[in-house]
Amino acid sequence: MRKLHVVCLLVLFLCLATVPAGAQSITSLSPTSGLAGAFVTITGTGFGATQGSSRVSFNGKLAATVTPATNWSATSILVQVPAGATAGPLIVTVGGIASNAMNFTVANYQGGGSFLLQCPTSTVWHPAPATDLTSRQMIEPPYTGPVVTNEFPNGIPLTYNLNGGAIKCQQVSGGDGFMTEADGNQTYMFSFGPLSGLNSIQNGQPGTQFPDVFNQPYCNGATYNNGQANPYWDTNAPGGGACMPGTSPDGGVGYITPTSANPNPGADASAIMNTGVMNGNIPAPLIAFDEDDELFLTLTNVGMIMRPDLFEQHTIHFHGYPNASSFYDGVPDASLAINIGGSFTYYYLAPDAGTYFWHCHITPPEHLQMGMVGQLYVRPRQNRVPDNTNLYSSLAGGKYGPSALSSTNGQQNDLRTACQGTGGGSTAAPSIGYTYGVNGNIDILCSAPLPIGDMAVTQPAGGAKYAYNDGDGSTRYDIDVPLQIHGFDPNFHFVGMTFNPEGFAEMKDKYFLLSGRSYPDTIGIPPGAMVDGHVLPASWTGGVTVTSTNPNPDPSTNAISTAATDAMPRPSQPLPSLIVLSASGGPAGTCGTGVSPCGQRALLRIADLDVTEYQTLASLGIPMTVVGFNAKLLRDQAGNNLYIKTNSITLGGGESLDAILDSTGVAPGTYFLYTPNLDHLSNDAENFGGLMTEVVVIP
Ligand SMILES: [Cu+2]
Repeated sequence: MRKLHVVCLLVLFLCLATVPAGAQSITSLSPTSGLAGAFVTITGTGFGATQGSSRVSFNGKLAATVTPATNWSATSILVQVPAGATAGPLIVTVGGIASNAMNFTVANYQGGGSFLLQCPTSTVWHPAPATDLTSRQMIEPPYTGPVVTNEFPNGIPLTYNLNGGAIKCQQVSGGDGFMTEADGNQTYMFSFGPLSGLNSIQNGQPGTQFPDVFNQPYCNGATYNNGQANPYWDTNAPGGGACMPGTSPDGGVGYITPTSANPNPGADASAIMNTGVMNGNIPAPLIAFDEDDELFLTLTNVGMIMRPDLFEQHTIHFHGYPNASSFYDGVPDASLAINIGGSFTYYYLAPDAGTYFWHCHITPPEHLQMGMVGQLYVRPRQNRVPDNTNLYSSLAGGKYGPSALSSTNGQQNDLRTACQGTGGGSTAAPSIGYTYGVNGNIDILCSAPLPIGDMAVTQPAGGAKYAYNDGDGSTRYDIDVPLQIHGFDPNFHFVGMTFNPEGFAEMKDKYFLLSGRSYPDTIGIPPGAMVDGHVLPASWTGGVTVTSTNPNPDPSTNAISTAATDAMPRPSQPLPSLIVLSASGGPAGTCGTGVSPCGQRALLRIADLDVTEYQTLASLGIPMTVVGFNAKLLRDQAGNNLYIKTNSITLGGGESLDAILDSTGVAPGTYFLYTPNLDHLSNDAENFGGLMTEVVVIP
């Protein structure tokens, strides 16, 4: 014990003798700011010849010195910015005494240069986003008719009608990638890929997210798509690692969480490139949002790595969409286009429900043929009408039927959504329909005319989905089936990859695709997976066989993956088109008086983006009811439904159509949705391929 005291005293004496208290002084730092892990040289005097027990701290956080034996001297120290450090005083502590402080700034990331993400949590139109009280997640508020609201942006009074809705965000890359044809041929594409909502898209769902999901960094495993490490993966978490709190598998890939020290961090360009390069999807990422929403859709051009000779711009064009601003229309001649290394956020309102589609508008025959084509739909506000409320009233206002809405609320009482001619609003109840003004003028641009009368249809408890604001429940359905018809010319794609001139005049499609896949990949879903709310039996053998060397479709996400030239497989074709309907699973009382049970209905949201061919799709055994064409309800101005019952539809490139398959009274079994153009049932050969999928009706 005595010896120990002597040693302690000796050490203390030596320290005090060689380094006078507080004698050390920092004169400069180089650099004076940096990321965690960055090297910093501290210059000054009196640090001591060796480190010993001396320490360097960044705003109280201790830093590890770099090889102290050679990098610690009386006048210079080399350290690394510790993880988790924040901006503040850098101090060298020698012998327990602190030096003078020098300020050091810590940034999370340097920011994304010309890449950006844009997803506000509130706008003038949506100043207070609706939130579910239980989950604390943003939600779509109910539609209770137009409500006059006063706002004072920048102190300026603004009065407007509020129909509810929410803010939604999504980000996509423009670049290139590969996909797999049904015969195994891997095909090169110019293409869009997801930069947000990745997990939803890989599972065949829309990638459109509320801001509280989008505004989180992406993490869904230890690596990005190209194998690079994801910094939000914590390898030390129990169970072999986990994504850090505050991240999301559906978050924005380049999103950086702001800190007090770094309130405007910009975008993480490396995360965007690690994800977006070679990540092409066919179809392009699925977009779906609701009427009255504001959509912030960011396109980031990551370049086409297989074609470094090309400096291709890309744009986003919402085809057939009611878009007021040419800036956001994506037609390059009339507005702007996005260069490689740049981002642009398109802004859309959603005035009219319907099935649309989107594509790049740069050299359309080429970029469409090469794969830059996506699905898009807008859900009607009728979906958000409160339970037990009369649907007709939600259109016409409460004065024309029993309603929980007030006597004035309804789409007809909002000038933006009303269907009445130029003669002005009628105050008398019309005898039929309501699309005539007082002078008899017909509103030919009306997107959802009133039905011929109040059918006394109310919103069922628990809600329902409709294709359009029909007012009579006639477009109700249970299952969304986005179906994109497309065709690839393999020669065009091959010369597009191999630096050869493309023969536009000889373009001829030979691979035919239903939502980016050909039969039997269209029904390629693993056994036991969930489809349309039904669990597939373990004996399900649809599609290609999943083996250890051929994981297509991906056993957990249903997405077909294709190895690109860097040998990393990416989920390139996320949309299976297998339809599963229960012949007794529909809501009671929705299939006509005296009929029971009611079957489930699938809404086929069909878009044709084929560049060279007309396409026909036929349904064997289950009639199709066509309720909409080119994103318009099939109804005349007097309110008569003009729906078509048919077993086949034909579309040209650039057309879309809504058809309902009703399984009421259909015997359980497997039915086919296929093209009767028999040369479109093969992929450039006698074998597999073509436009065909299956409709499985279960009891
Ligand atoms: Cu393009």
